[in-house]
Amino acid sequence: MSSADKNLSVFSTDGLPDISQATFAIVVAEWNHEITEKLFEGAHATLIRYGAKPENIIRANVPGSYELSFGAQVFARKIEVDAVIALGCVIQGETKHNDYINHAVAHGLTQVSLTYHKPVIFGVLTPNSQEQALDRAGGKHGNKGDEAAMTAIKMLSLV
Ligand code: DLZ
Repeated sequence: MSSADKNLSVFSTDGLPDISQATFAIVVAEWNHEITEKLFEGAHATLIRYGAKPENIIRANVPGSYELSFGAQVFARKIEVDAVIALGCVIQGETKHNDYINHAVAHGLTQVSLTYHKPVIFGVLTPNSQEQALDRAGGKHGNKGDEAAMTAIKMLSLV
């Protein structure tokens, strides 16, 4: 089993849909970019690995995780986009700022998904430290970007 497969071992990969014609948008927050780049790399590699074409994967950056909902909306409303993956990393700080961002983006992404009737995947890490973030961005707990991409692929079998 490759390390990418191990990362995805929480999922059954039976009966995955054909994604060779599907278009994905990946929206990436620039805050904590050393983490979110790794999430992007994982998500992109997983989509390719399961059959997506590179030219059908659109990437857009937004400044921070709070902006992910708007970024997701920009793509979800496009007819040619089948699924949106939102990637960010909000590290717990000394203030409650992180809670407000996390709740806002979770709520915002849900709203976009239900409004546009498309999978919009919450690929936002909410760790207590940079170390915990690295563990989940290609470290000992796998790469949550891989999982976000697999979630998008699985959700496409419903629509
Ligand atoms: C302001 C802020 C803070 C304190 N922390 C983070 C973070 O850990 N991760 C993240 O993605 N963004 C953070 N931001 C920026 C907000 O998401 C947003 O970009 C600004 O509040 C402007 O709307």
